[in-house]
Amino acid sequence: MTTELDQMQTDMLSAIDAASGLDALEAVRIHGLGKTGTITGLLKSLGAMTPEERLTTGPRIHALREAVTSAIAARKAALERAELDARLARETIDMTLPAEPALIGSIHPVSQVMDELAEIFADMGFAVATGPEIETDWYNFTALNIPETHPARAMHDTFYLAGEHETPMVLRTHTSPVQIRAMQASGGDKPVYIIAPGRTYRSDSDATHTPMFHQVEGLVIDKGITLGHLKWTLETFLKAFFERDDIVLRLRPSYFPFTEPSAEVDVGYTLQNGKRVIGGSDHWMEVLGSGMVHRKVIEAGGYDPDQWQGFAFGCGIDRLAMLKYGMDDLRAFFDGDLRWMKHYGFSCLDVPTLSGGVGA
Ligand code: 2U9
Repeated sequence: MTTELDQMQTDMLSAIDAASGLDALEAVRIHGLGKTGTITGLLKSLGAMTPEERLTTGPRIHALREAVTSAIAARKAALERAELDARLARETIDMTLPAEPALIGSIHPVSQVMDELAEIFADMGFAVATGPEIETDWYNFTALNIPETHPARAMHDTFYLAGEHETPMVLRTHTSPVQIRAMQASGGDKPVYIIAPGRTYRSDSDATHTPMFHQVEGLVIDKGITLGHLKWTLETFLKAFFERDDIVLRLRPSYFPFTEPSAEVDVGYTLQNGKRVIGGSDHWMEVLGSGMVHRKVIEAGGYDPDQWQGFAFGCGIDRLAMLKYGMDDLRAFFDGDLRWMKHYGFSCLDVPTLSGGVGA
C-alpha cells in the first residue's frame, strides 16, 4: 500500500508541475481531490479498514492529501503570477514615445463633471472650496450636529485612523467639514457661497458603492435666506447640468442632522425606448439631499444663527456622471482601464463653458 501511495504522490506531483494553465491544474485537482477523486476515494476507504491498518495507512493518506493540496496551491500562485506578468507585459505603454492620437490621455468623467459643476455654480456666484481628506472627528461630525452618540456616526461606515491622536481622526465621510472650515475662515460676518467637490470615504463596496467616492456639497450663508432660494438654485443647477429646460423638481421632507428642515430632491424623468431620460414628470428619481442649515451648525461655523441663515445640499458626483453619460458600473470608474477611459473620457480641449455647452 505504502509503495502504491508513494507512486501516486510522485505521479500527482509531476502532473501538477506539468499543468500548463489554470484549467489543466483544475483538472488535476478534480482527478485527485474532487468528489470522486482518487485521494477522496482513499479517504473514504479508511472507514472500512481494521484499526491496525487505519493506524499505519491513515496518516500516509492524509500526508498525501496535504502534499497534493499544497503543491496545487503553489502551482496556482505561480501560474497566476505568470499570467499577470504576461498581461502587464502585453499592456505596457512606453511613456517615452512621442504622443500619438491613440495614446493621448483623456479627462476622466469625474473630473469633467467637477469642471462642469464649477462652471455652472461660478455663474451663480459660488466659489469652489477644498479641504483635507483626513479630518478630525469634530469637523466631520460634532460641528455638523452629529454628537458622539448619534446613530449617524455608525450609518456613515467611517474609516477611523489607527494609532494614538490628540483627537480621533477619520477619512472624511462627506465634504461637509470643508464648509465648516470655510465659514470659520470667513470670520462670521460675511456671506458664504461655496461648493465643495471632492473625495469622500465610507467602508462600503458593491456595484453602486465604492470605499472612495466623490461628492459635491453646496453651502450658502447669508441674511434672509429661505427654502425658495434653495429650490431656485437647485433647479437652475440641474437645468444647466442636464442641458434641458423641462427639468421638474420634487422636494420630499427628510431628515439630516445638519439641516432643519431637510428635503430629499427628486428629479422627473421619462422613459424613451426603455431608457431613462431626465425631464418631464412621468417618473421620479432621487438626485440630491438638501435643507436649511441647522442653527447649531451655523454656530459651529462661527456665525450668529439669529442673524444669518443658510441652505445646503449634497449629492454624489459619480452618480451624476453615471446619469448624464450613461455608465452603469461605478467600480469601473476607479479601475484605471485605458479602454474604458477611451470610451468614456473627454478630450482635454473640451473645456465646459456655459456659452459653449457644459456637456462638452
Ligand atoms: C454644512 C451645513 C450643511 C450638506 C448636505 C445632504 C443634505 C445630503 C448626501 C446626498 C447623497 C450625501 O453623496 S450622498 O450620500 N447629502 O443629502 N448634504 S444637506 O449639508 C451641510 C453641509 C455643510 C456646514
